[in-house]
Amino acid sequence: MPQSILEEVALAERFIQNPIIHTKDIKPSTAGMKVECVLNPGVFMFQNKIWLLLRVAERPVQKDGFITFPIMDEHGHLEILSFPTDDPEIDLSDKRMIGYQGKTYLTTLSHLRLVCSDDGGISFTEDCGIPNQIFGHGSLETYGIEDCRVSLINGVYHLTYTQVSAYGVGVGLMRTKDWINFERDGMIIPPHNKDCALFEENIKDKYFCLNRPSGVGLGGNFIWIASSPDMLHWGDYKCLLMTRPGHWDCARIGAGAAPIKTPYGWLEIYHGADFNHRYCLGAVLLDLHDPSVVLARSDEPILEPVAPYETTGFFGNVVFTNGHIVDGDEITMYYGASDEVICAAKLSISRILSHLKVV
Ligand code: MAN
Repeated sequence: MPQSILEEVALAERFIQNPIIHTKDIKPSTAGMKVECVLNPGVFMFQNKIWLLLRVAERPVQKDGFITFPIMDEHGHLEILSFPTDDPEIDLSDKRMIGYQGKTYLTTLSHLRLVCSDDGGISFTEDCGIPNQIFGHGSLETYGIEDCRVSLINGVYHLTYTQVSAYGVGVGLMRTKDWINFERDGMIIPPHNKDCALFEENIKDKYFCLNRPSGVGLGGNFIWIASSPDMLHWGDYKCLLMTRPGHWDCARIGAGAAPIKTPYGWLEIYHGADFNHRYCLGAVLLDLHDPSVVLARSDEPILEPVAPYETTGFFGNVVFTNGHIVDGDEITMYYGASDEVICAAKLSISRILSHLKVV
């Protein structure tokens, strides 16, 4: 067994109930739609319960010879597109995307869905007594909203999520106190950017966030940090963490949930993929007073896709997290596996810290 897997077994203890949410557990949002993927949940405590804000990815049942998928218009009406799969101009090499006549589409349309738990975060229900579906709005979200991070700042839940449209992929912000009334702030970081994790505390009177622009040609898929006076206007961008040639995180990296404050620094669990689209999780420690300074980073992943539900599914060999609950030294981390199901694992902050290598 490779050393990295031995280490990983010691660091992350998967729930024996994994996967804890399957696609069949989630109702389609509209008649005629099929839930293909339930993945990458934001996580938070509300009314003394653990809640997940799932990403639900849907499309119509597929017919032989065609790839059929929904998009929305800017008023929220669904439109179904269908292309013949034998068209010489179609590119279906990545199951998540469609390339056709010079344009890119997604094979599924994602929205966000609330579920809550009555048993401390092992099983979840859609029956939580409040409307639980959040859809994209307007022209910047016509291909869906994805991978929402939930950060609690001054008693307000801040939702940073990926907005997808023909205009590109950017970061949107919504805020709520009660999960019934939402303020939509629109796009706070323009394309191409995603994986935005807000710090839950101000540092020297400024808000901070991790984010992931994508360089075209020069640069790459690196994690950046930015600060803001009001969470709407971001500046002072710095490149924080780069991909590492030859490593498990050589192709792209992106932040997970809100950084965890420890006495030694801000601990961030991030995802890293290689050129075969194998997604693992690692961790990085940032200076408490100046989070643009990296103190330590994992050499080996803290979680790798090795369980059958992590290696096989809609998009196999993927573990991806953007949500957790922290209780003392214990992290309960929720994650999407194979872009199809939701799983959870327990990790210890002190054990992650001792596995990091000083940079
Ligand atoms: C991208 C995003 C994620 C997804 C991974 C793996 O990073 O689209 O939502 O989980 O790819 O497919």
